[in-house]
Amino acid sequence: MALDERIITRAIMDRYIAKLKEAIDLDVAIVGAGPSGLVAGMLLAEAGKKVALFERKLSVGGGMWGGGMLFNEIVVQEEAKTILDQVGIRAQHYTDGYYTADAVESVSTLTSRSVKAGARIFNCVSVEDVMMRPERIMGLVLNWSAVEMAGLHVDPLAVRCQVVVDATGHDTEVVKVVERKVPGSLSTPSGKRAGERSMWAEEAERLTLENTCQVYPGLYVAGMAANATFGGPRMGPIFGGMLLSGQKVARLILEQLQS
Ligand code: 48F
Repeated sequence: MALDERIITRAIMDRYIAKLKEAIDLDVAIVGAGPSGLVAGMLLAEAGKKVALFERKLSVGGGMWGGGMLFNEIVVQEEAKTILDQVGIRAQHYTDGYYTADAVESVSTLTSRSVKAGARIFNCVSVEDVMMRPERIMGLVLNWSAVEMAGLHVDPLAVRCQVVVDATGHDTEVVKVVERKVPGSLSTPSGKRAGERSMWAEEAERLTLENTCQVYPGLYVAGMAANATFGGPRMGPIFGGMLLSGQKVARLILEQLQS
């Protein structure tokens, strides 16, 4: 067939704009497409919710591609192995309840499952702010990551949603915005973001689940962002807590949306 560059250009623009328009009004907006965000997005989409993930980087997967120190294998403990099984990620038993999985298979499978379940993923898009109506978050303010990186003075666009998930990992970027704009308002003991503590895998994995919650009306935290918000330690390259946190936040949000 003869190829026409104008058709190729129009096809990309039309399809992308349609996808973005569909995301202007969401049930759930997830910031960050690392492991916790991807699991949450997949489960919420599977439950029929209109969900989008906004990811600053070109590639999704966050800190999971590199395993530990670029050795691209991840470790998952017994409690989270069922999630690998359900999703179709092949786990290998290592010893006493420790399993490993290929990091690339893990990210690509979770990503594929999320998109096929109906979650829309917008990569290269950064969340720079939230929309608030008195005392409730009800949307996100977005810009191209390229605009952010170049430091250009360009106004953003916005999408509305019922619920936001901060799954931005160590940076807790959405939580930081709320802390700046409504000081002392978070549901942490001090009302402030506590910051993460040093590495302690066992405690961190337990607390990641415990800290996965609604931290401000309309805003949930998941994954490492949950621990960095509540002062839990970091866990290093064990990923079960991330997967379980994504699962928990999806359950909490479904309960809220159905009530
Ligand atoms: O850091 P990340 O993988 O988050 P996670 O799901 O998993 C943490 C683990 O990877 C690992 C760990 C334990 O195993 O400690 O670090 O908690 O993924 C967070 C994603 O959020 C994106 C960022 O590029 C990354 O891919 N992100 C961060 N800030 C923004 C953002 C923002 N403002 N807008 C859009 N995306």
